[in-house]
Order: sequence, then structure tokens, then C-alpha cells
Amino acid sequence: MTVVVGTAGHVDHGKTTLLRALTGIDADRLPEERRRGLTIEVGYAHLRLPDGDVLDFVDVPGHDRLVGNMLVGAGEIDAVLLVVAADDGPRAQTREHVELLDALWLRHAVVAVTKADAVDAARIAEVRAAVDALLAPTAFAGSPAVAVSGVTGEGIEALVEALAALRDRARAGGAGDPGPARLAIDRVFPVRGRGTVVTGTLRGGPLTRGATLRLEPGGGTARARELQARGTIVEAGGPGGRLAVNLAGAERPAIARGTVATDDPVVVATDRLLVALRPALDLAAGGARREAVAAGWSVRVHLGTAAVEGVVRRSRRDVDDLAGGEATAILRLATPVAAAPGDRFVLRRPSPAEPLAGGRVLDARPPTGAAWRRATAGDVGALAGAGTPRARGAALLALHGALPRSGREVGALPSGAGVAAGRLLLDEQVAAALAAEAIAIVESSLQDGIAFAELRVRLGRALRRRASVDAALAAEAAGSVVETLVGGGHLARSGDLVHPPGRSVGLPADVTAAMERLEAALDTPAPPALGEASREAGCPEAGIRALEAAGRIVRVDADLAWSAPVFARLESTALRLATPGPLAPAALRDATGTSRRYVMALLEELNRRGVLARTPEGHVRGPRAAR
Ligand SMILES: Nc1nc2c(ncn2[C@@H]2O[C@H](COP(=O)(O)OP(=O)(O)OP(=O)(O)O)[C@@H](O)[C@H]2O)c(=O)[nH]1
Ligand SMILES: [Mg+2]
Repeated sequence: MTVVVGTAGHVDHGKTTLLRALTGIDADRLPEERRRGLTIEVGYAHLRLPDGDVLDFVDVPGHDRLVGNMLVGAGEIDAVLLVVAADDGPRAQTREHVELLDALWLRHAVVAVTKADAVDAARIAEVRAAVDALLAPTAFAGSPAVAVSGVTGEGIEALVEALAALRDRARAGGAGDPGPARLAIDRVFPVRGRGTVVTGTLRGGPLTRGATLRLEPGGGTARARELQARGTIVEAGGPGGRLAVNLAGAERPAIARGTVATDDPVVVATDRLLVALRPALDLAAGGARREAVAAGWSVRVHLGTAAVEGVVRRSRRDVDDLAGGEATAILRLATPVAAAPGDRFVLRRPSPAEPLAGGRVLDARPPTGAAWRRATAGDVGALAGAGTPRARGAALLALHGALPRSGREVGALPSGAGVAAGRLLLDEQVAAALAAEAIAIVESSLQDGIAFAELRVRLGRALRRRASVDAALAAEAAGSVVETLVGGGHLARSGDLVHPPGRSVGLPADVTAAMERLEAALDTPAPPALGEASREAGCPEAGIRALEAAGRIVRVDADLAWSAPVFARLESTALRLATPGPLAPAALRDATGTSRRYVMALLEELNRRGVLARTPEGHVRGPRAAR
């Protein structure tokens, strides 16, 4: 529910003074800040609007050397209060802040032309016109402007009204929406005897006291022992807004500015991001776009409250001509950051410091290794252009070859998309290639088959050559693919061995020889009793089961079995006789030259299989009768 507004503007233009006049809160709380009259660190304030709603503010420094700190504040805000001193007019960091905020995809701003007490009306009009011209090429074109003074209080009421309208616009754009909680930490303090207190801007929420949060990077967890919003202890904070959280069970060294405390499984620690980049505006050059970011550039990546060094990598998979002037790239980071798809960030040149590009995260865990080598510009372009969760899920499945079925992307796909295997969803092409590979491995195995465990390992490896998945999930999916192939009759399994269907395996040579003798003994319409025949042939029970499993004999009861070819002939004879009219047992007995014992067992079996159906007049063709 809470919308967070960030200040922006050139050094000494009156941001902190204006916030104090608005809210009564001095966001400059460090002794050094007060002594020097300069904002160094991000500061906070809040304002109760006439309608009772509360706005949270993040105050940032305007000094050119402190743009990094400005971005810590700007990394998690919903809307902008751009402060321009009427005496000075727009200056270098007015432009730079606007370029960065535009690159961060912020869209809602109010302009305060402050220090109005120090100039005349004509000068205010001049500065307003200059700000309008400055914003014209940006996402903030046409933002309302209010003339104010942080010293006399002139214009403050009009500014409060403009801020209420700003809140409404930001909310319509989704600011303060509920969702998984994600707190981007901007300050960390140890509190004697109480563990660690962190502050940050909450995205999503509500966050409830007692909740367990994951800390990324690092992967530790901590419990939110106590929550404070605007200096007051609360049971739950958010959605949105500023929050101070006493974290229990969290090691302080693991928490720093840039750490994210979250219950959102989509947020991961990563040092490699697949991104879409758009060159930042150059407002000193009339709002032209800057040079496109090129491979090999060293950049500073500002994402949320984190800032890390990175290098831009580009390859044949990257796409240049995306809608909106975007191009894709991989960012390799010197240290991991917490990120999720859709996150907005900026790239700056480290030296001389200047904005380079705005970006959005397409994939926080892009494929690696062989799966990445297989990826095409088409796959990456489809992901960059995906406008719906479903399109995104399909693009990610194609890019990765496989995705965890528990993932949000997979949840967005229509049922029947991809092929479920263990805890993975496989891309259809990958699944087909894997099935072909499984059959090839089994058919080329020199022995009578391959151990299930070995096949699973080899197939798991084959999967990882095509899809970016961890080894355990790959092995599980591989096992599931083999089971599906066995279930479909494409492969067969005897105990631990997987082998081509129709071949019995894994038995000692004397047993297989005995099986052949037994099979021959049963290769007649009136075979001997099974117990007697197997004793005669020297065939153990395991051999009988193996013959059955391989489909070489058909066993209809404990003591009667036919060889498969004989059974097939008996079946077609019965079916032929049952076609013109109901078949009587005696007719079948005569046609097969057997006895009542065989005929009754055969009819029983064919009835069970649905090939024939019993009627009071005799057996007729059943529902499963072949044409
Ligand atoms: N006359 C006049 N002076 C102002 C006004 N607002 C701020 N000042 C003065 O301008 C100076 C800078 O004000 P700050 O509010 O610290 O400026 P800031 O933009 O927060 O500066 P940084 O945070 O360091 O970028 C101080 O000396 C203020 O007294 C105003 O409305 N009228
Ligand atoms: Mg200040």
C-alpha cells in the first residue's frame, strides 16, 4: 500500500531542507552531515497526507561524488521528487539523476522549484521552462512543477497536493502492490544484545513479525524478530514502504548494504545475468541516447541497494534490434547480487563516472555450458520479447531445455506444454532427443542390457549436455524418461537390467537354454502341464517368468501356458469362428484338435482380454477384437 518517493537533484539545491519543511523530519542525521550541511548517506522521512495515507521518503545526496549513494536510495523507490533550486536552475547532477532515474524505469515525478523565496516570479518561470525542456526527452516529460520554499513554507500545501496525485499515479502503476516480500537492505546496525537491525525499502509484503526470511547473497536465513515502520513497532509492515527489521539468527558479516531479505523463491544470488540494455539518455546533448554498451566494457552495476563491478559479454546469441532500442548481453559480476527476472538496474562507467545504460534482468540464472552453447539468438530474442508470463515460460523452457516443475514460469504454461520428467519439465525437443539416446544406449549395450542405474547416469549426463539443470534433478528426470520408455514398450526392464523389448536377459546360459527347451515344449495347441514341462526342460521359475515378461510364452493359469506364436494362432482361430455367430466350446475344440481343458482355458483368457465376450449363446467378438 505504501508508496516510496525519492528525492533527486543537484547538490545544495534544498532537497533535505524541503523534506524537513514538508515532514518536520531531518533526514540528515549524521553529525558530519549536519556539520557540513551536506547529505552523504541516504536518509528517511515520512508524511501523513490530508487523506490520512502516509508517504515514505528516501532522501539522497546531490554531490557528484556521491551518485553511488544516490542510487542506493533510488534503487527501490516508486516515484521521484525532483528538486531544482530556483536561483541555480538545472545543473549537472539534476541531469545525471534524471538520466539514472529514467534508466531505472521510474515513470512518475513531481518537480519542486525550490528556494522560490530567493528569486522573483520571472526567474521561477524561467527555471520551470528549463526543467520542462530538460524532462521533455525523458519518461518524466510533462511532470507537474510546484514553486516552493523550504525556508518560508511557501508552496508547501500545493506540493502536498501534487504528492498525493503522484502517489495515485504510482499506485496505478503497481507501486505498493502485495506479493512476496523483498527487503533491499540499505543500512545495517548491530544493536547490543539484540542482534542486527536492518533498514530497507520493502517490495511486496506484507511482512509479518516472526516471518523467516532468506538472505541473499549468502543463502542464510533469519527471523524478523521485530518490525518498525516510521519509528513505531508494528506487527506487520507493507506492502511497500520503509521498514526497520530486527533480524534474529543472522550473522552480521553476512548482511551488508545490498543484501536482500526475502521469502520470494524467484530471488537468487547470481554473478551472471542475462539482461536487456538500453543506452541512457545524454541530457547534456539534448536528450540523445548514449553509445550502445559494447562487449568487454567494465561497468558498475547498480541493482536495488547493491553496487558491484561487472564486465559486459556479448556473443552470437545476443540480439541488437529489440523494440525500444534494447540489446541483450550477459553481465559477469565480480561478486554475486540478489536478483530476479524483471529487476531494473543501471550501468555506470566507473571512470569517468557517468550513466551508461538502463537494464532489466531477463534471466538471473542463464544456462551454462553446453546448454548455453546450444542457445540461439532466437531463444534469447523470444525471452526478451516475451510479454506474458506464458510466453516467458515457453521462452525460458526453450532456452534452458528444462526447468524445475515447481518454478513460477512452468506454472504459467498451459498443461501439456513440455514433457514432465521427475521434478523437471523438459522441452519437447530435448525429451525426444533423450528418448532416442536412451534407446540407442540400450541397443548398443554389448551385454544383454544395461543396469538401470548406469543408464540413468549416462542419460542424466546427456540431459545436461542439452539443458542447464543440476545433476540430481537431471538423474531423476533421466530415470523418469527410462521408466516412460519401459511403460510404453520401447524398452523392457528385467529386475535391474534395461534391455530391448522382447529379449530376455540377465540369466545364466544354462537357464536361457532351458527356457528355449520349455518354449519349444509349449509350442503346440495342446501342451503338457506347465509344471511338468518345466521340470522336463530343467527350467526354473525365474526362467518361466522371464519367458512371460519377454512375451515369449503366454501363461493363462498356474499350470497352462502356450508359446506366443501358438497362442496367437489359437486366438485368431477363435476369433474367426466367433465372427459369423456365437462360438461353442466344442466347435473350437474340433477346430484346434485339442480338448475341453485347453478350450475352456483359452476362452476364459480371451474373454478376460476382451478379444471375445461371453454370451448365453456362446462367445462372440469382444470389444478388443482386432479387425
Ligand atoms: N533561501 C533558501 N535557502 C534554502 C532553501 N532550501 C534550502 N536552502 C539552503 O540551501 C542549502 C542547501 O540545502 P540542503 O537542503 O542541505 O540541500 P540538499 O539538496 O539536501 O543538499 P545535498 O543533500 O547535499 O545534495 C542550505 O544552506 C539551505 O539553508 C530555500 O527554500 N530557500
Ligand atoms: Mg540533502
